[in-house]
Amino acid sequence: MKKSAAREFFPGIDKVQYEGPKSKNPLAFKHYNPDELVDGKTMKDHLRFSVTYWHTIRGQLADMFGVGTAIRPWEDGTNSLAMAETRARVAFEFMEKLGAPYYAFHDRDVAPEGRDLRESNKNLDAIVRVLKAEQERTGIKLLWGTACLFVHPRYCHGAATSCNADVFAYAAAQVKKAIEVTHELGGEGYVFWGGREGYSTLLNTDLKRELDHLAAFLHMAVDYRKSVGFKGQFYIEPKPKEPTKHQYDSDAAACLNFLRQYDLLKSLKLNIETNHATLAGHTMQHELETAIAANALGSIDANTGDLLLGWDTDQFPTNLYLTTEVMLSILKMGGFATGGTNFDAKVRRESFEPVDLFHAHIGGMDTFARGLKIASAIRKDGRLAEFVKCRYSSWDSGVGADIEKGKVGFKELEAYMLKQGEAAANTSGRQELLENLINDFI
Ligand code: XLS
Ligand code: NI
Ligand code: NI
Repeated sequence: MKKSAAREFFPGIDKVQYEGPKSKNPLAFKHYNPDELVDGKTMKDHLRFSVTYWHTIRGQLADMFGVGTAIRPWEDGTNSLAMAETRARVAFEFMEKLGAPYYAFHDRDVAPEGRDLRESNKNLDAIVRVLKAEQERTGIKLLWGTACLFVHPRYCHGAATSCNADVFAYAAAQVKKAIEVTHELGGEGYVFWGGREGYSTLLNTDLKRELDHLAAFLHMAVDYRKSVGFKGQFYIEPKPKEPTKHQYDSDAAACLNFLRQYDLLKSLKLNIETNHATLAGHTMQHELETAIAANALGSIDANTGDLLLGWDTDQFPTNLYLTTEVMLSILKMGGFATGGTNFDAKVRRESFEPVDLFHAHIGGMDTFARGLKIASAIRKDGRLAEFVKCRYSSWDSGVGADIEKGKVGFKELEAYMLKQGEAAANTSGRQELLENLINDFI
């Protein structure tokens, strides 16, 4: 592949700087100050921001009623290998100017699908060489890789859960390659999102058989990853519906149950996405806390949905209550290990200029930076945690401690209550007081 001339794709936009909350510059950070310490760790290391290739670089801003509106002057109207190389340069210029330390991609986002698997793999290898050179030039790293198992018509019935065994085999080959290139690029993780692993009607579906196949597929992936020495974390990303009516990875609890049932819980953690939580009828905080309770929270796809729209709108997060709640959970967990804050988000169809990509990411990063600072202040203040601790204090001694230690059963508890006659009085849950407390920090 020929060396590209040093072409600039975002002329007039300099490296985004931290200018502080008083700045009126739309292309500056007001709150995200990468090197600033929060609880002894830089904001950069706390948040580990990641740009998604599929939205930011490949998103055309089409919807089901209209074609793409995105103006991307570097696009030549083809999906050639040369175009793919140009896009890689675009991606890295964007991330460098933004100051994003990580990115994430699907195999087919970065390189075009070929006429057959062999050609697709060759295309991927060619672009991986470019990505690797760009990573080395900039120091930007791969948060996670994944395989696109949902765009091509072969995957219309699913991939690992397809009724067609050949499609399972094709998907296995594709994931094998995607793990290899993720490994080659030093990726810190690999995501499985069940793009079409679900059903549209149970009339034609053997649910048990499909779940068995999905588990077999993941076990093969775990075995393969060990055989090539890929140390990155595997994640599964819950989503209840879209494109199918029901996705098997419907929410955090369903994923945990599936992983446990098929003995995969030690090999995969969860990648939780805000908009998917909304679609599942949960809050992001619910999904995070459910994953954390099972010691299985790995990473987050940072976005937000529209509560009035029933699909995955993938908007950039701008709500301080949301990011505060997220960061309270992440800090409580002790921070990200391999995971990060991946902007699985796209600009609106009406925001079609390249500069809108900067506004969107800057806003998301600032909102998370504020969430981090607010969450850290709430923790330092201590009243919220203290309240929760006190709320459960009846479990710290007496009968509560005996129950937790497994020292008593129904017989002993009956004897205890016959003696007491009535349970000790309840105390108020103080929801409104706590809501006011959070507001004091925001
Ligand atoms: C789609 C998912 C997808 C995954 C990666 O809704 O969020 O983008 O994050 O396959
Ligand atoms: Ni996602
Ligand atoms: Ni999504």
